[in-house]
Amino acid sequence: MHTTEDISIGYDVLEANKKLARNNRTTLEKYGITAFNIMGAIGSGKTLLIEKTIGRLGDSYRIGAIAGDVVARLDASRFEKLGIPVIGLNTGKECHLDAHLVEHGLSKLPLDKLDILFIENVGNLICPADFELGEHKRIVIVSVSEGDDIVEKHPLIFSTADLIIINKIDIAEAVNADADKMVRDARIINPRIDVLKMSLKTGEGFDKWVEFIFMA
Ligand SMILES: Nc1nc2c(ncn2[C@@H]2O[C@H](COP(=O)(O)OP(=O)(O)OP(=O)(O)O)[C@@H](O)[C@H]2O)c(=O)[nH]1
Ligand SMILES: [Mg+2]
Repeated sequence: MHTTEDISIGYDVLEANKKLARNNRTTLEKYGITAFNIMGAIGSGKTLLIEKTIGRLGDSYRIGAIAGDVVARLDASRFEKLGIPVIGLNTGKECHLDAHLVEHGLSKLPLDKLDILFIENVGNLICPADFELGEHKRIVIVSVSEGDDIVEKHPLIFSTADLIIINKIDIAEAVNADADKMVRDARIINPRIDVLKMSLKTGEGFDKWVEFIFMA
């Protein structure tokens, strides 16, 4: 059972996080870096989205990454292979990155050599919603293989997004999912923003994501 005390501790933690997030934002802006917080379900395509974006924009922009994982540095090493500066952050038991961890990541990155920073958050649709990191844009990516009710089951995180991506539409039929229903659910939760249907496998929808980056 929650007590008033629990709730006020939670509030203090979020307020302290917000302050650190504002500091991170100031640091990023000092260096002219645009930062994207990539949130989403486990296995929805966060790392592949960033890898493909590095493939598309890596010759024109200086891209860096922060990869949040509970343990190990598997995603960080995927980005490293593409020759960009990467910091892997392990959250241990925590199911989200927070502004303090990102501050640490920023202190280790060559900020004067970056134009764009991708922050891959820990895969889930609950905890990352509350924690701002200092990012300029918040992206939530889910895929049809999580079930076409995944959006309506997690309204909070979708309501905080600047862009929602419904990925893996190439396998929608095989997993019996209605991608258009997911788009409709996302638009009901967050009518102000774009919802993109995407397949990172076939490339469908990817140009619109690149346009979003240019507009950010
Ligand atoms: N068919 C299909 N597979 C995809 C697509 N996008 C990603 N995948 C596959 O889905 C799997 C997970 O992709 P990742 O990019 O590692 O997913 P992630 O969200 O980073 O996963 P975590 O970091 O573990 O939460 C990989 O096997 C990808 O190849 C897609 O559009 N279509
Ligand atoms: Mg990943």
